[in-house]
Amino acid sequence: MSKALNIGMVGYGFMARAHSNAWADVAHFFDTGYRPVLKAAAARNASKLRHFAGMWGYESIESDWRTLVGRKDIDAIDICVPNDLHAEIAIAAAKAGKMVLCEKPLARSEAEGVPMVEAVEKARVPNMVWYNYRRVPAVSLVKELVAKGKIGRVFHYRAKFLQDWTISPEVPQGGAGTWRLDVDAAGSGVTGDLIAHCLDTAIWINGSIASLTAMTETFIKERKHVITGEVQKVGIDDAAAVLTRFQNGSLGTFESTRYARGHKALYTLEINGEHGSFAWDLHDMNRLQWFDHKVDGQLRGWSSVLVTDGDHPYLGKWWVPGLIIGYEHSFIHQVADFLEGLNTGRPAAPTFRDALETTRVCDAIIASGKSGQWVNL
Ligand code: SOE
Repeated sequence: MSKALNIGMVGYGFMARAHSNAWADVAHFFDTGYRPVLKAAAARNASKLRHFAGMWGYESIESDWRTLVGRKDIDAIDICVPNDLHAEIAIAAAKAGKMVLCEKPLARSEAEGVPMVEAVEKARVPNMVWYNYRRVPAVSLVKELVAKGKIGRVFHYRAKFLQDWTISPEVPQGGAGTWRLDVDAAGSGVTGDLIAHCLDTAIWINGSIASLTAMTETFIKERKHVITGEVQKVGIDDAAAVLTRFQNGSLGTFESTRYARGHKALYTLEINGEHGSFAWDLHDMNRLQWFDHKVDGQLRGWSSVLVTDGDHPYLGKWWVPGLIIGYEHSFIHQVADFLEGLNTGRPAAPTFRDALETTRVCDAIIASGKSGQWVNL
């Protein structure tokens, strides 16, 4: 018999849907001994919350997250609200003895993230930050193979995350749909929202970043604020390009923008090593491009591996070889790992402490973008 794990969701937006889907689906495919129950959801907007809770089958709703956190029948709090609310909710949840799962980035800054890490560690509650792209099987496979030394010494790590949804000056800042453009709510722009994903994967696969320099730009300087109704200065970075040195001696480049016309959410990464290279692209997420320098010269070239076999990461739990999976599965895998961590006592990564490193690097990008200087980490 599996054990019920009662989930308290804070939020009802896009991410709350992705996470709810993961909680609802995981026990059908991963036998972790736990059965997540969508117990309650909390948010201020009653009609939207009711609709969300009805769609996903949450048993009850709360208009205040504090009530949710205080409920005895909730085991884990899942935070899916704008970044400025992460710290307060996470700290209160940890103090109440709940497991805490927080949507990325952990916090708007390292300074804000430190007390969050302290709170979960002091309370000794399981904790995790949702960086889902690590759990795309092709990306997890890269991690496995690099760790095994398949490409030997790594020379280059290259990642991009490109979008185009904020090009119009008519897109406002602040409010439910556009809080990512409001620096007070988000902390930063593409750096915390998109490069953070690239950094999480990069640090996981290639180790810590030692130093960096960044160029950032805010193309649209003023936008109407949804809440105040006023035209206000834009404080976020619309685009960032970053050069890094990793502690292992390899060089990194990271680029992100919301002004790459034609690109909606294109996350790509490439790693070049002594014996080979890997390349991956979110829009063809089940494939891994692989160059093996050890192959005979005349037949040497890039090959495209369809990562759907039973011995590929996570795939043994899904369909049969050749049948592809999607974006939502990366969240299901993250939940599966979290539940497995409860079983083994080896916490699923990234924990709050792991994710603090990514937030520290984000801070350095913003600082370097302003100063034009290299920053040592
Ligand atoms: C922004 O548009 C966004 O939804 C990010 O917030 C997510 O983290 C990313 O995965 C997709 O893009």
